Amino acid sequence: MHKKTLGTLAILALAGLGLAQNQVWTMATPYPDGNFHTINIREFARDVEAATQGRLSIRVNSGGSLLPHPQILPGVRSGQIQMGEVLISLLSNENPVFDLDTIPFLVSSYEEALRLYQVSRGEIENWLSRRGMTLLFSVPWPGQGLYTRQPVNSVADLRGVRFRAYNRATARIAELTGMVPTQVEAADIPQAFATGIVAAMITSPSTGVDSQAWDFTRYFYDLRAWIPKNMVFVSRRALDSLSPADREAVLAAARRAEERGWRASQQEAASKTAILAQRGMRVLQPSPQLTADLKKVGQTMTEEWLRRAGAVGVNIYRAYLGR
Ligand code: PCA
Repeated sequence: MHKKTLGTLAILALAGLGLAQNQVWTMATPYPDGNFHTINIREFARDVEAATQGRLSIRVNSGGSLLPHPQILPGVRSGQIQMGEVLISLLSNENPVFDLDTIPFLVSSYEEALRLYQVSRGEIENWLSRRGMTLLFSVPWPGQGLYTRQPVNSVADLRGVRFRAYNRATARIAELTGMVPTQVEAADIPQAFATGIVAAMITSPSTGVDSQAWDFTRYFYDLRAWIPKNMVFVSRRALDSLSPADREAVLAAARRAEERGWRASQQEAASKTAILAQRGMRVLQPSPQLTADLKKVGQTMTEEWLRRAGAVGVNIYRAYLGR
């Protein structure tokens, strides 16, 4: 009897410290299972589970199945779920810094994309932190290219085309080139093309393959016009409820996931472009005229961005340029 009471007390004490219970975090991403971001996140989840010896597991809900993209960050913020992934630039109305990685031709390589990330990471972290969330890691998509049904030699060929946008910047590109933008989530691309809501898009080879772009477009122009990033973040309350050792294990796994993700993204750029070609798409370099036209759009958008960026944004932009 005495022994049993002691045992019960010990269990209660452990439970009180939060040590006896295993935790499960619910995580939501808008992107599908086969996508390299999701594969990387699942590996992060396995890594965390192993490192915490099962004290923390993460349930990944892909493809917008749990929450639609715009609801993921509010869901983590309110504590409805513990962890989420979003396209950073989806939040560009909240903070101009979230827009920087979708300005055409501001960065033209992964090296530059990494530099842009390094100078803007602090502001992204602060923004999340002020809302009770912690940045875990951020991984870029491969460079963005143009998918069309007809050949395109200059921006004039795009006039009047119905264009799939995925954030503020892509909608603005459409406006500046005389196209007609409609916001469509990645998961809804095939349907939007099938029903004629859109007839062209700019996105990565990865999303092109995810959505089987060869079913509804014929040309892929490998613009590499910008390198947008996703971010994976967690509710600070959830993170703080872990023991210090487990919290450090999560953050260490996040650092590994970030490195892995940047490598995977660069491999994707080549391997998924090859799949587009294998599936019969014409994979082409943009004509000098098309590039020049889009660079002009990029200049206009940079000027517009600087006007609404505020001091913090302008400083980040200057730090990126190195002045
Ligand atoms: N894929 C996502 C965002 C950028 C990308 O390459 C999309 O098209 O929605």
